Amino acid sequence: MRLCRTVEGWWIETEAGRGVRVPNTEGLTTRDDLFEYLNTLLGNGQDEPLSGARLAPIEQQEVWASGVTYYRSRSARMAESQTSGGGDFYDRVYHAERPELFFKAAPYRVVGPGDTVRIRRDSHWNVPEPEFTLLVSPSSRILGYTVGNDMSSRDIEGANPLYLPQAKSYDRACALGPAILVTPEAPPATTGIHLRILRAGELVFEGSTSLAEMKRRPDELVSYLFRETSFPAGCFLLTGTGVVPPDSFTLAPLDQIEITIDGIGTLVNTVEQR
Ligand code: DO4
Ligand code: MG
Repeated sequence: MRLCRTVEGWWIETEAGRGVRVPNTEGLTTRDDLFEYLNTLLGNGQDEPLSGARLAPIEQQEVWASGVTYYRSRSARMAESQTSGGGDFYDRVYHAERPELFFKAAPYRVVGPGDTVRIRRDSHWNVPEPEFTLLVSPSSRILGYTVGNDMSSRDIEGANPLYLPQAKSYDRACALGPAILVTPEAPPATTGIHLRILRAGELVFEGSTSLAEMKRRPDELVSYLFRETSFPAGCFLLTGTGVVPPDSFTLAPLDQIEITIDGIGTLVNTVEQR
């Protein structure tokens, strides 16, 4: 079941463009019984046309991210950090028991479907990172799954690992949506994650991976994240990218970024004009 948000509130999508309204109670997306609660509403509700512009499906959650969870990410980071020493730490974290976890965004820095994402003005090498994203409750239960874009400035990240927060966290550096797949069963390993980038209507990059390529399990990432850290509003956790455009590629203003995760949906954003 897909839960989405518009300026009019929360909806359970029944088919394209239609949904059942969900009472606008604060903390909706933190309930451990979210699936059962929505099922009851769906059984008793009447669907109607979805109204209002789409928003990111987030309330007060912090957004965190995991990194180097795919072999492709490990190799790309090692290459991009050649000038700062080659980044053997990426290889080490790929093989280590403890994953890389970093703070990505407060909710007010997150944009929704159809909105613009930004590239930093002090960076010349930027990519989107298409990531399978978990909605996690305050009690660390995985409630659902959405599509995330972990916008990244590769030149800043590659110059020095201590610059990671600047490469990753800035205004409009994170997009979530278009909906949360609320389900008690994890999507299958065959689930595909697809990235397309269009420039003036022309396809300039296309790539895919699948959950089977991810080195870590979602529950393993969540368990590390919740070690010694509480999340009173729950959190979103991006689980890392397995699709990295070639080193010759950088995003440009007005590029359209389309990220599809099978069974969840397509998140479309445009890069803001500078
Ligand atoms: O260590 C740098 C960031 C890694 C990342 O964001 C990813 O692998 O998706
Ligand atoms: Mg990432």
